[in-house]
Amino acid sequence: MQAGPRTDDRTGDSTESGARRADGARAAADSARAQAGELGFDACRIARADGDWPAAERLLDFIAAGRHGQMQWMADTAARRVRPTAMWPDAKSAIVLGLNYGPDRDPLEILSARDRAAISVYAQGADYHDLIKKRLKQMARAFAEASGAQVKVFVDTAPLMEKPLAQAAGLGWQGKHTNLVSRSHGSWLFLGVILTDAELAPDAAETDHCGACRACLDVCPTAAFPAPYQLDARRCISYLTIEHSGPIPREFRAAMGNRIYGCDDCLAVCPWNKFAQAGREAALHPRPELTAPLLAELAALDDAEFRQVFSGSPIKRIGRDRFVRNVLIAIGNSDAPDLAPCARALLDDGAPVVRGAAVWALSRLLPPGEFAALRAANAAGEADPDVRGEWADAA
Ligand code: B12
Ligand code: SF4
Ligand code: SF4
Repeated sequence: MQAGPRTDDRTGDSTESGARRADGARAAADSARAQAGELGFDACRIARADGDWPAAERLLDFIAAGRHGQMQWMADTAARRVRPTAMWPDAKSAIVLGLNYGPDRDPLEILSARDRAAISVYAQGADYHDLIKKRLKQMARAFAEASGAQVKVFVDTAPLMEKPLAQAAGLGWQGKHTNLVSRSHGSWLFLGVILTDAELAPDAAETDHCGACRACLDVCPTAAFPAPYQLDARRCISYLTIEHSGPIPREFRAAMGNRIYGCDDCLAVCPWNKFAQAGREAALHPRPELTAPLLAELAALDDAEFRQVFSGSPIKRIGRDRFVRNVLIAIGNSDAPDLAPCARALLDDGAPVVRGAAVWALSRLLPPGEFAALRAANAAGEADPDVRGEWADAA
């Protein structure tokens, strides 16, 4: 009789190798946690990637209601984004990392300096995507080598819902403003994820500690929360200043104040920030020239200067025209007639979105007679329909 492997032998082998792999994965997870600390992460916890997932239905409702606005990539990738295993069917566990970027001052103070720009805390330093991705890759490589498991890394841009995974791992809970709130770090954690096909022991999920508080809902300048725990991105200043192309809808312009890139209001008022510490990561510390830049200087940037100033910054990605559009809205909100010449100089800018915002800013800063004279001199020669609309609406 040919001595082929007996079924029970094979089972024995695979059980043994399965056990070896599980031991390897456990040891690799422990060393990932240790490495996370060495790499400067402030939190590292594990969740099942294939567990219960109420977020799927909520994402689909969000998209069906059109709350993603122009972020068409959310709808286009919904089938994969909807749950981690839809994107990677073999995913079993998620190692979720948090990096504290807590500010060392009140981020809302700048809102009263109307001739200066408010840039959200996350964008005042280096681009967190680059920094976190590099470290995730380093961790993932070591984990894969030690465990023999497959890995994939994520920070922000891939079709993976990071906040519900972070809550499942116990890094914090999704507060009423929809962001993750941590009992140790408040609102100020960037998230990154390593998905793996290894079975790792999950940590306990975090529960909701918002209670009766509604500070974040009440502070929102544009009433972007249709209900607690739900955001209509189309109304959110972060979306309007970063993701939305074309003219900013008129109804939100005054409420934007001097916020020219992102918004921190709902994050900053959260009472759980009382436990937060300033971030330790030097690269994410604010560049001094971005904490309170003068609107007049930002409005004057041409394309080359914009690229140079924002090299290595997340702001670079929106491009000069959208950026100057935002600056002009802030100029229109400045109550500072001495900024009118900055807007006037942009009336013949090459980008219609800039010209249109310049018209709006001037309509707010100039005396009616002076604005009417400017319109008489410029409106008829305007070729772009949106900009012609701005002249007409300002009338
Ligand atoms: C799209 C996006 C945006 C959009 C939409 C934001 C949003 N809340 O959906 C815009 C451009 C507005 C945005 C803004 C900001 N973003 Co953003 N964004 C994302 C991105 C790419 C996807 C988020 C997503 O899936 N949204 C879809 C909605 C449906 O999902 P959700 O927010 O999880 O919604 C949940 C709740 O609505 C809840 N829910 C719905 N109904 C109900 C009902 C009940 C009863 C309950 C309990 C819950 C509930 O369930 C949903 C599913 O979990 C993530 C990165 C990623 N890949 O995950 C970063 C991310 C969320 N952004 C981040 C940051 C930092 C910001 C800003 C603070 C930046 C700034 N300063 O301007 C603001 C915050 C604005 C805000 N209040 O949310 C961080 C948040 C980190 C953290 N600690 O939470 C992330 C995780 C990026 C990262 N890797 O660090 N962002
Ligand atoms: S980021 Fe600003 S505009 Fe957006 S929801 Fe929060 S407070 Fe409202
Ligand atoms: S401000 Fe209040 S309601 Fe909003 S996330 Fe923080 S604790 Fe929750």
